[in-house]
Amino acid sequence: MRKTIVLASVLCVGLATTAAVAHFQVLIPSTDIVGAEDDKTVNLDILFTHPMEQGPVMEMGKPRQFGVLVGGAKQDLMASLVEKKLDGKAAYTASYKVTRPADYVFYLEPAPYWEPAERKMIVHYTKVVVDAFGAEEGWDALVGLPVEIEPLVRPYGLWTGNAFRGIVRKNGQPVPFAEVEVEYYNVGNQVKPPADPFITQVIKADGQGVFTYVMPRAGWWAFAALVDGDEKMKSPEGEAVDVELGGLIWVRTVDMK
Ligand SMILES: [Cu+2]
Repeated sequence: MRKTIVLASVLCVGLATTAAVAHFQVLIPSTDIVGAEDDKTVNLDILFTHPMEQGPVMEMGKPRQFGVLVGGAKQDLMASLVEKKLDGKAAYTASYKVTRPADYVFYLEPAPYWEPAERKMIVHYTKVVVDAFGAEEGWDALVGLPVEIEPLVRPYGLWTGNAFRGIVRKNGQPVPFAEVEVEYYNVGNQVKPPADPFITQVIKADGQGVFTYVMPRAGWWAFAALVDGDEKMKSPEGEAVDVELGGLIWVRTVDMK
């Protein structure tokens, strides 16, 4: 057991020392669209990992915030978090029953994660939108996270090959030329990246903080806007270190058939 954990953390640091350093907070629901005839329960998978490589999984501390924004009101869902182990690391699941037509914006503030290879703390504020019963309203509502992507494209009901666009906001303000990392949730490692730069796509927002990316495959995609935190944080080693703040959104594409 202990051996596995040590090996996994070594692996993670190993990856981090290459150019492809891309941890992503995962927040993936069992569906992004709940129809009238569908099961009303949405199950969410919450883990911290490398989506394209499907590992290693990194330890999550207890999240600081987990909730859902519906019709302009926030609901605290911390009590619904269930911890589980994935490859020996703490991850979470949660279930939520949708009750009325609305867009449900699920959001998560994970505990700060210490990345020794980069000597910084990482906090990835993450959200995902689930549409219930054809409401199709509220998907662009902002949660008010310190770093957040405002979708300019309705973030569900997307075809493979659609473009996703969004505004990177920090404390509500657009971030010109913000860096956005994009990864595909590569279930079963079906996609074999031919070289490291294919693992994480790196794009930049324009002068208004707006970015665009065309998604070439069906499945879940993560957009991670990365900015520097204004204040330092204390690392587990007790020193004041830089903070990477991420604003993530997950969206799903489906093939035209
Ligand atoms: Cu990692």
